[in-house]
Amino acid sequence: MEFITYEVENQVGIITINRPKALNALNSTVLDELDATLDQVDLEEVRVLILTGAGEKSFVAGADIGEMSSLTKAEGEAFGKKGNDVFRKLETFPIPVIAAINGFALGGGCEISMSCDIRICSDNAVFGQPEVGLGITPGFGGTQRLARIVGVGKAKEMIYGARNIKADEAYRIGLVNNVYPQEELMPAAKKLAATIAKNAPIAVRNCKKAINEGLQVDMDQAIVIEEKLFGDCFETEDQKAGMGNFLEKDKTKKLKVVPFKNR
Ligand code: DAK
Repeated sequence: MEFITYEVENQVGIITINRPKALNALNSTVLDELDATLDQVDLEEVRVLILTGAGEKSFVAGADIGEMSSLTKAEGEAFGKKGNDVFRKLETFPIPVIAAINGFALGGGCEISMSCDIRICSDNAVFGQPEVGLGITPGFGGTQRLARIVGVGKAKEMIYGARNIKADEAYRIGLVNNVYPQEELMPAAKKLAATIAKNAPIAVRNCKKAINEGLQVDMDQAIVIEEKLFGDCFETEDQKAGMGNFLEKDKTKKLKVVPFKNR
C-alpha cells in the first residue's frame, strides 16, 4: 500500500493514513487503499480498530483539493460515491472504530472521523467543514453526521460559516469524547481500545449495531432491533462464560479473565 499502514497489536488494529506531505488528504488511492484495508481486517482476531493520521500536524486535511479541482460532474459523483462507500463501511464495520485525531480534521477529515464510533483528539486538533468556501457542500456525509452528533444549530453554524473549531470547543460541543496532549493521544486510544477489546466481542458488536440501526428508526422499531440483538447473545460461549463467572461465588475465579470468543 502506498498511503495506508495497518498493524495489529493485542487484538487492536491500527490504520494510519500515511500521506503526511499532503497532510493526509484523501485522494482516490487513499480511499481505495482504505477500502482494501478494511476488507483485510481479520475479524476473528481484531476486536477494535483505531484510525489515525501520520505525523503530528494532521489527521486528514480533507479530500484532495488538487485531484478534485478538475473533476467533471460525473467524476465528482464517482469520487463522492467512492468516499461515501468507504465512510459507510467504516460506520457499519462490525467492530468499533476509534478515531484518534492528531491535528487537522477538515472537510473529508472531519467527515471520516464522524463515521467512526468514538472520537478522541490531540490538543492541536482543528475541526471544520470548510466546503462552502470552496464552492461545494460537504459531500462525505458532513451535513448529516455533524448535525446528528453536535445538534442542528451548531452544525449549521459551522457549515454555513465554514468556521473551524479547536479541540477545546470540539470537546465542549460533544464532537470528541476527550482531548489529550499530542504524545498521549495514541496511548489513550490504545487504552480505550483495550478496555473495549476485553469485553465480550459478540455483545460489543451487537451494541454497535443496536445503537446505529436503532437511531435510524422510531423507538418502537428501535426496541425490536435491541430485543433481537439482545436475544442473539444468548447461547453464545461469551454469554455462558460471562454470566457463569458472575454466578460463581469463588472470588478468585471471578477475577480471572473470561476467555471471550470472537464468534
Ligand atoms: N488537498 C490537497 N492537498 C492538501 C490539502 C487538501 N485538502 N490540505 C493540505 N494540502 C497540502 C498543501 O497543498 C501542501 O502541499 P505542498 O504545497 O507542500 O505540496 C501541504 O499539504 C501542506 O499544507 P500547507 O502548506 O497549506 O500547510 P499549512 O500548515 O500552511 O496549512 C491547512 C494547513 C490544513 C490549514 C491548509 O493546508 C488547508 O487549509 N488545507 C485545506 C483544508 C480544506 O479546505 N479541506 C477541505 C477540503 S474539501 C465530495 C465529497 C467530499 C468532498 C468533496 C466532494 N463529493 C461527493 C464529490 C470533500 C471535500 C473536502 O474535504
